[in-house]
Amino acid sequence: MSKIALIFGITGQDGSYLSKFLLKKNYVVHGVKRRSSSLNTARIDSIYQEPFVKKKKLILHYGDVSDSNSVFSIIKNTKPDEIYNFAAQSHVAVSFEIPEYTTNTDAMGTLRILEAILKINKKIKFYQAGSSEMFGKVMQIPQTEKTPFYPRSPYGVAKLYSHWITINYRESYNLFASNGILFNHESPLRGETFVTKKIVQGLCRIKFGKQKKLYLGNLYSKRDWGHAEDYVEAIWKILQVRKPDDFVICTGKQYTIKNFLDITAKKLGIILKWRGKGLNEKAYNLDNKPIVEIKKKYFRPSEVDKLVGDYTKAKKILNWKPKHNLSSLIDDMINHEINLLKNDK
Ligand code: NAP
Ligand code: G4F
Repeated sequence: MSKIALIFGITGQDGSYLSKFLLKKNYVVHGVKRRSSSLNTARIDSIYQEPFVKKKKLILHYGDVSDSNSVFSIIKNTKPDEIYNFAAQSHVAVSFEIPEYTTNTDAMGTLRILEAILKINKKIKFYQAGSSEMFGKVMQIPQTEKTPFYPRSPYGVAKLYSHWITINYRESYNLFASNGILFNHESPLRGETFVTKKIVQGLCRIKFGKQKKLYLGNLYSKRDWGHAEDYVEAIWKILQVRKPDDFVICTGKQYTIKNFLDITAKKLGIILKWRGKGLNEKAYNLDNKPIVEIKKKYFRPSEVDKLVGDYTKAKKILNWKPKHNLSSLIDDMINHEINLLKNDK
Protein backbone atom coordinates (compact mmCIF):
# COMPACT_ATOMS: atom_id res chain seq x y z
CA MET A 1 0.00 0.00 0.00
CA SER A 2 1.22 3.50 -0.82
CA LYS A 3 2.14 5.72 2.10
CA ILE A 4 0.25 9.01 2.38
CA ALA A 5 2.13 12.28 2.86
CA LEU A 6 0.60 15.67 3.58
CA ILE A 7 2.69 18.74 2.73
CA PHE A 8 1.88 22.17 4.15
CA GLY A 9 3.61 24.66 1.83
CA ILE A 10 3.55 22.42 -1.27
CA THR A 11 3.71 25.41 -3.64
CA GLY A 12 7.10 26.57 -2.35
CA GLN A 13 10.60 25.53 -3.37
CA ASP A 14 10.97 22.62 -0.92
CA GLY A 15 7.32 21.54 -1.24
CA SER A 16 7.72 21.11 -4.98
CA TYR A 17 11.03 19.19 -4.74
CA LEU A 18 9.70 16.94 -1.96
CA SER A 19 6.45 16.19 -3.85
CA LYS A 20 8.41 15.04 -6.88
CA PHE A 21 10.70 12.95 -4.64
CA LEU A 22 7.76 11.30 -2.81
CA LEU A 23 5.79 10.59 -6.00
CA LYS A 24 8.84 8.71 -7.32
CA LYS A 25 8.72 6.67 -4.10
CA ASN A 26 5.09 5.82 -4.87
CA TYR A 27 3.57 7.95 -2.12
CA VAL A 28 0.15 9.52 -2.45
CA VAL A 29 0.88 13.21 -1.88
CA HIS A 30 -1.66 15.66 -0.48
CA GLY A 31 -0.66 19.31 -0.54
CA VAL A 32 -2.07 22.41 1.09
CA LYS A 33 -2.14 25.56 -1.00
CA ARG A 34 -3.34 29.03 -0.12
CA ARG A 35 -6.03 30.77 -2.09
CA SER A 36 -4.46 33.60 -4.09
CA SER A 37 -5.80 36.01 -6.69
CA SER A 38 -3.31 34.76 -9.27
CA LEU A 39 -2.03 31.20 -9.72
CA ASN A 40 0.60 30.14 -7.18
CA THR A 41 1.13 26.56 -8.37
CA ALA A 42 3.78 27.12 -11.08
CA ARG A 43 6.40 25.08 -9.21
CA ILE A 44 4.17 21.98 -9.21
CA ASP A 45 2.74 22.37 -12.71
CA SER A 46 4.87 19.50 -14.01
CA ILE A 47 3.24 17.01 -11.59
CA TYR A 48 -0.27 18.48 -11.49
CA GLN A 49 -3.05 15.97 -12.18
CA GLU A 50 -6.47 17.06 -13.52
CA PRO A 51 -9.44 16.57 -11.16
CA PHE A 52 -10.95 13.85 -13.41
CA VAL A 53 -7.83 11.61 -13.22
CA LYS A 54 -8.71 8.35 -11.44
CA LYS A 55 -6.52 7.20 -8.53
CA LYS A 56 -4.79 10.56 -8.32
CA LYS A 57 -1.39 10.56 -6.66
CA LEU A 58 -1.21 14.33 -6.11
CA ILE A 59 -4.20 15.98 -4.48
CA LEU A 60 -4.35 19.68 -3.56
CA HIS A 61 -6.46 21.25 -0.82
CA TYR A 62 -7.11 24.89 0.00
CA GLY A 63 -5.95 25.74 3.51
CA ASP A 64 -3.80 27.98 5.62
CA VAL A 65 -1.81 27.27 8.78
CA SER A 66 -3.24 30.44 10.33
CA ASP A 67 -6.66 28.75 10.17
CA SER A 68 -7.04 25.92 12.73
CA ASN A 69 -10.24 24.64 11.11
CA SER A 70 -8.63 24.00 7.74
CA VAL A 71 -5.55 22.46 9.37
CA PHE A 72 -7.71 20.09 11.43
CA SER A 73 -10.11 19.04 8.69
CA ILE A 74 -7.37 18.49 6.06
CA ILE A 75 -5.41 16.24 8.44
CA LYS A 76 -8.58 14.36 9.44
CA ASN A 77 -9.76 13.85 5.85
CA THR A 78 -6.44 12.93 4.23
CA LYS A 79 -5.33 10.44 6.95
CA PRO A 80 -1.60 11.00 6.38
CA ASP A 81 1.20 8.73 7.59
CA GLU A 82 3.63 11.67 7.43
CA ILE A 83 3.17 15.46 7.62
CA TYR A 84 5.82 17.87 6.36
CA ASN A 85 5.41 21.46 7.59
CA PHE A 86 7.05 23.84 5.11
CA ALA A 87 4.35 26.51 5.42
CA ALA A 88 6.02 29.77 6.38
CA GLN A 89 6.54 33.42 5.63
CA SER A 90 10.11 32.44 4.81
CA HIS A 91 11.76 35.77 3.99
CA VAL A 92 13.94 37.03 6.85
CA ALA A 93 13.97 40.70 5.75
CA VAL A 94 10.18 40.71 5.28
CA SER A 95 9.74 39.32 8.81
CA PHE A 96 10.93 42.69 10.18
CA GLU A 97 8.09 44.38 8.27
CA ILE A 98 5.34 41.89 9.19
CA PRO A 99 6.50 40.33 12.49
CA GLU A 100 3.03 39.51 13.82
CA TYR A 101 1.94 37.76 10.63
CA THR A 102 5.28 35.92 10.49
CA THR A 103 4.82 34.71 14.07
CA ASN A 104 1.25 33.60 13.44
CA THR A 105 2.32 31.48 10.48
CA ASP A 106 5.84 30.34 11.36
CA ALA A 107 5.30 29.71 15.09
CA MET A 108 1.58 29.26 15.75
CA GLY A 109 1.07 27.37 12.49
CA THR A 110 3.28 24.58 13.82
CA LEU A 111 1.36 24.46 17.09
CA ARG A 112 -1.92 24.17 15.17
CA ILE A 113 -0.63 21.17 13.22
CA LEU A 114 0.77 19.47 16.34
CA GLU A 115 -2.52 19.97 18.21
CA ALA A 116 -4.44 18.46 15.30
CA ILE A 117 -2.10 15.44 15.21
CA LEU A 118 -2.63 14.95 18.94
CA LYS A 119 -6.42 14.97 18.55
CA ILE A 120 -6.66 12.99 15.31
CA ASN A 121 -3.95 10.32 15.35
CA LYS A 122 -0.80 10.29 17.48
CA LYS A 123 0.85 7.86 15.06
CA ILE A 124 1.25 10.49 12.31
CA LYS A 125 4.94 11.37 11.86
CA PHE A 126 5.72 15.10 11.77
CA TYR A 127 8.60 17.05 10.19
CA GLN A 128 9.18 20.69 11.15
CA ALA A 129 11.17 22.89 8.75
CA GLY A 130 13.60 24.53 11.14
CA SER A 131 16.31 26.92 10.05
CA SER A 132 19.96 27.80 10.61
CA GLU A 133 18.59 31.33 11.05
CA MET A 134 17.83 30.15 14.64
CA PHE A 135 21.62 30.15 15.29
CA GLY A 136 21.67 33.85 14.33
CA LYS A 137 24.56 35.51 16.12
CA VAL A 138 26.47 32.27 16.18
CA MET A 139 27.71 30.96 19.53
CA GLN A 140 29.95 28.28 18.01
CA ILE A 141 31.61 27.51 14.65
CA PRO A 142 30.56 25.28 12.93
CA GLN A 143 26.99 24.94 14.19
CA THR A 144 25.72 21.53 15.30
CA GLU A 145 22.54 20.19 16.92
CA LYS A 146 24.09 21.13 20.29
CA THR A 147 24.96 24.77 19.46
CA PRO A 148 22.92 27.26 21.54
CA PHE A 149 20.50 29.41 19.55
CA TYR A 150 20.56 33.23 19.27
CA PRO A 151 17.99 34.29 16.64
CA ARG A 152 18.33 37.74 15.07
CA SER A 153 14.99 38.30 13.34
CA PRO A 154 11.26 37.84 13.98
CA TYR A 155 11.54 34.94 11.50
CA GLY A 156 14.34 33.31 13.51
CA VAL A 157 12.47 33.78 16.78
CA ALA A 158 9.26 32.29 15.33
CA LYS A 159 11.17 29.29 13.96
CA LEU A 160 12.75 28.78 17.37
CA TYR A 161 9.27 28.56 18.95
CA SER A 162 8.39 25.89 16.37
CA HIS A 163 11.61 24.03 17.10
CA TRP A 164 10.91 23.84 20.83
CA ILE A 165 7.18 23.17 20.59
CA THR A 166 8.00 20.23 18.30
CA ILE A 167 10.43 18.87 20.90
CA ASN A 168 7.92 19.56 23.68
CA TYR A 169 5.12 17.60 21.94
CA ARG A 170 7.56 14.77 21.22
CA GLU A 171 8.57 14.55 24.89
CA SER A 172 5.14 15.25 26.41
CA TYR A 173 2.95 13.11 24.16
CA ASN A 174 5.40 10.66 22.64
CA LEU A 175 4.78 11.94 19.08
CA PHE A 176 7.14 11.08 16.23
CA ALA A 177 7.96 14.77 15.73
CA SER A 178 11.36 15.80 14.35
CA ASN A 179 13.10 19.04 13.47
CA GLY A 180 15.34 19.65 10.50
CA ILE A 181 17.74 22.55 11.11
CA LEU A 182 18.38 23.36 7.49
CA PHE A 183 21.01 25.77 6.27
CA ASN A 184 20.28 27.87 3.17
CA HIS A 185 19.33 25.72 0.21
CA GLU A 186 18.72 27.01 -3.24
CA SER A 187 17.70 25.76 -6.69
CA PRO A 188 16.30 26.97 -10.00
CA LEU A 189 12.94 27.13 -8.17
CA ARG A 190 14.17 29.43 -5.39
CA GLY A 191 11.97 32.50 -4.78
CA GLU A 192 13.13 35.50 -6.79
CA THR A 193 13.82 37.80 -3.83
CA PHE A 194 16.36 35.51 -2.12
CA VAL A 195 19.90 36.62 -2.77
CA THR A 196 21.18 33.65 -4.82
CA LYS A 197 18.25 33.69 -7.24
CA LYS A 198 18.38 37.49 -7.43
CA ILE A 199 22.08 37.33 -8.36
CA VAL A 200 21.79 34.48 -10.89
CA GLN A 201 18.66 35.90 -12.51
CA GLY A 202 20.03 39.46 -12.49
CA LEU A 203 23.42 38.57 -14.02
CA CYS A 204 21.83 36.30 -16.65
CA ARG A 205 19.42 39.07 -17.64
CA ILE A 206 22.32 41.59 -17.77
CA LYS A 207 24.23 39.15 -20.00
CA PHE A 208 21.22 38.93 -22.35
CA GLY A 209 20.76 42.73 -22.36
CA LYS A 210 17.41 42.51 -20.54
CA GLN A 211 18.48 44.32 -17.37
CA LYS A 212 21.03 47.08 -16.72
CA LYS A 213 21.84 46.82 -13.01
CA LEU A 214 21.56 44.59 -9.99
CA TYR A 215 20.93 46.22 -6.58
CA LEU A 216 21.99 44.34 -3.45
CA GLY A 217 22.54 44.85 0.30
CA ASN A 218 25.20 43.33 2.56
CA LEU A 219 27.83 41.57 0.41
CA TYR A 220 29.88 40.33 3.34
CA SER A 221 27.58 38.00 5.27
CA LYS A 222 28.57 34.35 4.89
CA ARG A 223 26.27 31.47 4.14
CA ASP A 224 26.47 27.68 3.82
CA TRP A 225 24.52 27.07 0.60
CA GLY A 226 23.27 23.66 -0.53
CA HIS A 227 20.90 22.36 -3.21
CA ALA A 228 17.19 21.86 -2.36
CA GLU A 229 17.18 18.57 -4.30
CA ASP A 230 19.73 17.09 -1.85
CA TYR A 231 18.02 18.58 1.19
CA VAL A 232 14.55 17.10 0.54
CA GLU A 233 16.13 13.65 0.55
CA ALA A 234 17.51 14.39 4.03
CA ILE A 235 14.08 15.67 5.11
CA TRP A 236 12.44 12.40 4.03
CA LYS A 237 15.15 10.37 5.77
CA ILE A 238 14.52 12.25 9.02
CA LEU A 239 11.05 10.66 9.13
CA GLN A 240 12.27 7.17 8.15
CA VAL A 241 14.67 6.53 11.05
CA ARG A 242 13.66 4.51 14.13
CA LYS A 243 13.51 7.41 16.59
CA PRO A 244 12.33 11.03 16.18
CA ASP A 245 15.25 13.43 16.51
CA ASP A 246 16.67 16.76 15.31
CA PHE A 247 19.25 17.11 12.53
CA VAL A 248 21.47 19.81 11.08
CA ILE A 249 21.47 19.64 7.27
CA CYS A 250 24.19 21.65 5.52
CA THR A 251 27.30 21.36 3.32
CA GLY A 252 29.95 22.52 5.83
CA LYS A 253 31.27 25.08 3.31
CA GLN A 254 30.93 28.84 3.69
CA TYR A 255 31.01 31.69 1.14
CA THR A 256 30.22 35.40 1.18
CA ILE A 257 27.49 36.88 -1.00
CA LYS A 258 30.30 38.58 -2.95
CA ASN A 259 31.99 35.18 -3.53
CA PHE A 260 28.67 33.82 -4.87
CA LEU A 261 28.30 36.81 -7.18
CA ASP A 262 31.89 36.63 -8.45
CA ILE A 263 31.63 32.88 -9.19
CA THR A 264 28.33 33.38 -11.03
CA ALA A 265 29.72 36.30 -13.07
CA LYS A 266 32.80 34.27 -14.01
CA LYS A 267 30.69 31.33 -15.16
CA LEU A 268 28.72 33.75 -17.38
CA GLY A 269 31.89 35.31 -18.79
CA ILE A 270 31.11 38.68 -17.21
CA ILE A 271 34.35 40.37 -16.13
CA LEU A 272 33.84 42.50 -13.02
CA LYS A 273 36.03 45.10 -11.33
CA TRP A 274 35.03 46.11 -7.79
CA ARG A 275 35.64 49.69 -6.63
CA GLY A 276 34.52 51.76 -3.60
CA LYS A 277 33.49 50.85 -0.07
CA GLY A 278 30.27 50.47 1.94
CA LEU A 279 27.20 51.90 0.21
CA ASN A 280 29.51 53.21 -2.56
CA GLU A 281 30.92 49.81 -3.47
CA LYS A 282 30.14 48.97 -7.09
CA ALA A 283 31.07 46.29 -9.63
CA TYR A 284 31.97 47.63 -13.09
CA ASN A 285 31.94 45.72 -16.38
CA LEU A 286 34.60 45.96 -19.12
CA ASP A 287 32.92 49.13 -20.50
CA ASN A 288 33.43 50.70 -17.07
CA LYS A 289 29.66 50.75 -16.46
CA PRO A 290 28.47 49.91 -12.91
CA ILE A 291 26.32 46.79 -13.09
CA VAL A 292 26.13 45.96 -9.36
CA GLU A 293 25.29 48.65 -6.79
CA ILE A 294 24.56 48.61 -3.08
CA LYS A 295 21.31 49.98 -1.64
CA LYS A 296 20.60 50.64 2.02
CA LYS A 297 17.05 49.29 1.69
CA TYR A 298 18.39 45.74 1.31
CA PHE A 299 20.22 45.81 4.66
CA ARG A 300 18.43 44.32 7.68
CA PRO A 301 17.94 45.91 11.13
CA SER A 302 20.07 43.06 12.49
CA GLU A 303 22.12 40.65 10.38
CA VAL A 304 23.21 37.04 10.67
CA ASP A 305 26.86 37.51 9.74
CA LYS A 306 28.12 33.98 9.37
CA LEU A 307 26.61 30.54 9.15
CA VAL A 308 28.32 27.23 8.56
CA GLY A 309 27.05 23.86 9.69
CA ASP A 310 28.38 20.43 10.59
CA TYR A 311 26.34 17.50 9.23
CA THR A 312 28.21 14.72 11.08
CA LYS A 313 25.07 13.51 12.88
CA ALA A 314 23.02 13.36 9.66
CA LYS A 315 25.83 11.46 7.96
CA LYS A 316 26.02 8.93 10.78
CA ILE A 317 22.32 8.37 11.49
CA LEU A 318 20.64 9.21 8.17
CA ASN A 319 23.51 8.09 5.94
CA TRP A 320 23.10 11.45 4.19
CA LYS A 321 25.58 13.80 2.58
CA PRO A 322 25.15 16.50 -0.04
CA LYS A 323 25.73 15.51 -3.68
CA HIS A 324 25.95 19.06 -5.05
CA ASN A 325 28.62 21.65 -4.32
CA LEU A 326 28.35 25.42 -4.80
CA SER A 327 29.63 25.22 -8.37
CA SER A 328 27.10 22.60 -9.50
CA LEU A 329 24.31 24.48 -7.69
CA ILE A 330 25.15 27.69 -9.56
CA ASP A 331 25.42 25.78 -12.87
CA ASP A 332 21.93 24.36 -12.33
CA MET A 333 20.50 27.79 -11.52
CA ILE A 334 22.25 29.45 -14.49
CA ASN A 335 21.11 26.78 -16.98
CA HIS A 336 17.52 27.22 -15.87
CA GLU A 337 17.65 31.03 -16.28
CA ILE A 338 19.34 30.84 -19.65
CA ASN A 339 16.77 28.36 -20.96
CA LEU A 340 14.00 30.73 -19.91
CA LEU A 341 15.76 33.71 -21.54
CA LYS A 342 16.39 31.77 -24.75
CA ASN A 343 12.69 30.93 -24.88
CA ASP A 344 12.06 34.60 -23.98
CA LYS A 345 9.84 33.75 -20.99
P1 NAP B 1 9.07 29.06 0.22
O1 NAP B 1 9.48 28.78 -1.17
O2 NAP B 1 8.88 30.47 0.66
O3 NAP B 1 7.70 28.26 0.48
C1 NAP B 1 6.89 28.51 1.60
C2 NAP B 1 5.58 27.79 1.41
O4 NAP B 1 4.72 28.11 2.53
C3 NAP B 1 4.81 28.24 0.16
O5 NAP B 1 4.12 27.13 -0.37
C4 NAP B 1 3.81 29.24 0.73
O6 NAP B 1 2.65 29.39 -0.06
C5 NAP B 1 3.46 28.54 2.03
N1 NAP B 1 2.82 29.39 3.02
C6 NAP B 1 3.20 30.63 3.43
N2 NAP B 1 2.36 31.07 4.37
C7 NAP B 1 1.44 30.10 4.57
C8 NAP B 1 0.29 29.97 5.38
N3 NAP B 1 -0.08 30.95 6.24
N4 NAP B 1 -0.43 28.82 5.32
C9 NAP B 1 -0.09 27.84 4.46
N5 NAP B 1 0.97 27.91 3.64
C10 NAP B 1 1.72 29.03 3.71
O7 NAP B 1 10.08 28.37 1.25
P2 NAP B 1 11.11 27.16 1.00
O8 NAP B 1 12.42 27.73 0.60
O9 NAP B 1 10.45 26.12 0.19
O10 NAP B 1 11.28 26.64 2.49
C11 NAP B 1 10.40 25.66 3.03
C12 NAP B 1 10.38 25.77 4.54
O11 NAP B 1 11.70 25.56 5.05
C13 NAP B 1 9.96 27.12 5.07
O12 NAP B 1 9.27 26.90 6.28
C14 NAP B 1 11.26 27.85 5.35
O13 NAP B 1 11.08 28.81 6.36
C15 NAP B 1 12.12 26.69 5.81
N6 NAP B 1 13.57 26.83 5.54
C16 NAP B 1 14.01 27.15 4.30
C17 NAP B 1 15.36 27.21 4.05
C18 NAP B 1 15.90 27.55 2.68
O14 NAP B 1 17.08 27.90 2.60
N7 NAP B 1 15.10 27.42 1.63
C19 NAP B 1 16.28 26.94 5.09
C20 NAP B 1 15.78 26.60 6.34
C21 NAP B 1 14.41 26.53 6.56
P3 NAP B 1 2.63 30.45 -1.32
O15 NAP B 1 3.33 29.74 -2.45
O16 NAP B 1 1.17 30.65 -1.53
O17 NAP B 1 3.36 31.68 -0.86
O1 G4F C 1 18.99 34.92 0.51
P1 G4F C 1 18.63 35.52 1.82
O2 G4F C 1 17.42 36.39 1.87
O3 G4F C 1 18.55 34.32 2.85
P2 G4F C 1 18.58 34.27 4.45
O4 G4F C 1 18.23 35.57 5.06
O5 G4F C 1 19.88 33.66 4.85
O6 G4F C 1 17.37 33.28 4.75
C1 G4F C 1 17.18 32.10 3.99
O7 G4F C 1 17.88 31.05 4.61
C2 G4F C 1 17.42 30.69 5.93
C3 G4F C 1 18.32 29.56 6.42
O8 G4F C 1 19.44 30.11 7.06
C4 G4F C 1 15.97 30.27 5.81
F1 G4F C 1 15.53 29.85 7.02
C5 G4F C 1 15.13 31.41 5.29
O9 G4F C 1 13.78 30.97 5.13
C6 G4F C 1 15.67 31.82 3.93
O10 G4F C 1 15.44 30.76 3.03
O11 G4F C 1 19.85 36.39 2.36
C7 G4F C 1 21.14 35.84 2.50
C8 G4F C 1 22.12 36.95 2.83
C9 G4F C 1 21.70 37.85 3.99
O12 G4F C 1 22.82 38.09 4.81
C10 G4F C 1 21.29 39.16 3.32
O13 G4F C 1 21.50 40.32 4.12
O14 G4F C 1 22.22 37.80 1.68
C11 G4F C 1 22.21 39.15 2.11
N1 G4F C 1 21.75 40.00 1.00
C12 G4F C 1 22.50 40.96 0.40
N2 G4F C 1 21.78 41.56 -0.54
C13 G4F C 1 20.54 39.98 0.43
C14 G4F C 1 20.56 40.96 -0.56
N3 G4F C 1 19.46 39.20 0.66
C15 G4F C 1 18.36 39.40 -0.12
N4 G4F C 1 17.29 38.61 0.06
N5 G4F C 1 18.33 40.39 -1.08
C16 G4F C 1 19.40 41.20 -1.33
O15 G4F C 1 19.35 42.07 -2.20
